[in-house]
Amino acid sequence: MKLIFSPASPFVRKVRVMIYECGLTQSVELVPVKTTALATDPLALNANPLGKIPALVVNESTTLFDSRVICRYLDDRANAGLYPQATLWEVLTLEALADGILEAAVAMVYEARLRPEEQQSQAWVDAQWGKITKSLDALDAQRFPMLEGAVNFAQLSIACALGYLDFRHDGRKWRDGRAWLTDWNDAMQDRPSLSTTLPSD
Ligand SMILES: N[C@@H](CCC(=O)N[C@@H](CS)C(=O)NCC(=O)O)C(=O)O
Repeated sequence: MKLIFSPASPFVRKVRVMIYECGLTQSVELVPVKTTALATDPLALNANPLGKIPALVVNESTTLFDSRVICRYLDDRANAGLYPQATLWEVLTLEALADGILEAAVAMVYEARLRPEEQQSQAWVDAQWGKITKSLDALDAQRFPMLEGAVNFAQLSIACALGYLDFRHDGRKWRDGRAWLTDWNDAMQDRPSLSTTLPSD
C-alpha cells in the first residue's frame, strides 16, 4: 500500500497513527507531496479528484481517501478493534468532533497563508476559533466515557486534533482553563503511535 502524505497534515497523522496501531508500518510506503487548495500536487490529484490528502493506494484498482474512510478500512483489515462495535457511534461522533476541530484549525492556517492579506477576514478566523473553543470546552466539561478506558480511535483522533493545535496554534493556549483535557492529553502522549507521528514541516 502507498500513503500519499505530508508530515504536517493532521488528517494524514490520524492515518499514520492507525497504521502504527495496526502494526502495518512495514506494509505502507509513504509518498510525500506538497499540496494546497491553490497548488494541487499531481500525485494527490491522481489519487483523489478533490486533490486532498491523505489518500491510500491499496492496489492498482483501489484508492481510498478521507481519513475517516481510510482509518475504518485499516482497522477492519487488521482487526485492530479501535472502533469497538458496542460503542461504534459514540467513537465515530468523537472522531467527527476531532475532524471538525481540524477542519477549522486548518482553515485558519489557509486563511493566513493562502489568501492575500487584504482579502483575509478576522471575523471569519474568529468564528473558526470559536468552533474550536466550544469543542474543547465540551471535551473538558463532558468527560466523554469513550475518552477513558481501553484505547479507541476517538481517543487517538482527539489527541491528533490537540497535537495540531500545539503545532499551528500554540499561541492561542488551548490548555488555559481546561485542566482535565490538559491532563488527559498529557497521559496520551507517550503512546508510541502518537510520539512517532508528531507533525513537522
Ligand atoms: N476530510 C478530509 C480532509 C483532508 C484535508 O483537508 N487535507 C488537507 C491537508 S491537511 C489537504 O489536502 N488540503 C489541500 C486542499 O484543500 O486542496 C480527511 O479527513 O482526509
